[in-house]
Amino acid sequence: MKINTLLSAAVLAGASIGSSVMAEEVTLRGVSAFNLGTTFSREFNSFVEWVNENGKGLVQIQIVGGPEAVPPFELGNAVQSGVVDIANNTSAFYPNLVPTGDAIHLAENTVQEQRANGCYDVIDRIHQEQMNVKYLAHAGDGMGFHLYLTKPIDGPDLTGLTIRTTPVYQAMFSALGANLVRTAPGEVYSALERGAIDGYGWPSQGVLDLGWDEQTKYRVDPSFYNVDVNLLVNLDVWNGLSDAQRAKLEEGAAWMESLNANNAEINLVEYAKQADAGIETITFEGADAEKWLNTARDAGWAAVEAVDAPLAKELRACLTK
Ligand code: 173
Repeated sequence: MKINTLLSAAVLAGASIGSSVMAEEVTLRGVSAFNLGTTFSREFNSFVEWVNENGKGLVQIQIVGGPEAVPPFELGNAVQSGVVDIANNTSAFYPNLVPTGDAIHLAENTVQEQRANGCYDVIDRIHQEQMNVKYLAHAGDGMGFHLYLTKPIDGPDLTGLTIRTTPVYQAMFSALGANLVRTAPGEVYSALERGAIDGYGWPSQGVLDLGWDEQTKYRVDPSFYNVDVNLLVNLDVWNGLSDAQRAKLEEGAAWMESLNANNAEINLVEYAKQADAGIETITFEGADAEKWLNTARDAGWAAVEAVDAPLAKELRACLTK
């Protein structure tokens, strides 16, 4: 009797230890909103390499593709529904799902600071509640956005210009008088070539990736905002992982976020490449620079406030200095 009880206890203990030690390795299917091999898939790719190296036997990621696999403006829905397990995406491509996501690019602090002051938790919570995703990691800190043009301007007045936009630039450029056309990155080259647009909003990095330098004459400085490119994990998938699998992904996320510190240096390399490609710089100074940056900030926050004033207030308090 005693022996039997001991034996079965041992078997049960063994079985349960065995099952936790030998938990199945999980492979997540990932898609990027940006072409693989280009700037805004860079950190995602590094993250996947890190996980596949450090998560052996636990968790792996298979990159399924880029915008050719899932159109960029549909990727948010795909990770929400679980068609995709993990997405590399910017909040500007899923405003339908997280309408206050625009606040993320208005941040004046880093994701490390946001993790320390609780702002990361607020952004994660709204992603979980509104989009059914875990906001796992954030790339883009230290990189701003610019206006790029095919014709010169002599001040912060965009009246009469037709500019390619996403929600990032919408409030600012329309406050400065531009006509706006919203397109995915994949349509920018042909819109420039056809003369359908006089310019486009884009970060400091990546202009040469898809050959836009051939169609671009000017970059307007200074840059504004802070790029956000985020790793989002379907929440049902996230909740179905073991503690060890989640911890490994979070370790990789922190490692990926540490790469943001490289952006200041990469920006300078990119500006040099743009100059070599013949892109001239139009630099606003004094009152013009002030109007440019104040309009960016004020119109940007007004747009978030119009969506959800209390949440905008909460986010502004922890995203700005
Ligand atoms: O211009 C864009 O397509 C855009 O909004 C964006 C956001 C983050 C990184 C790159 C582009």
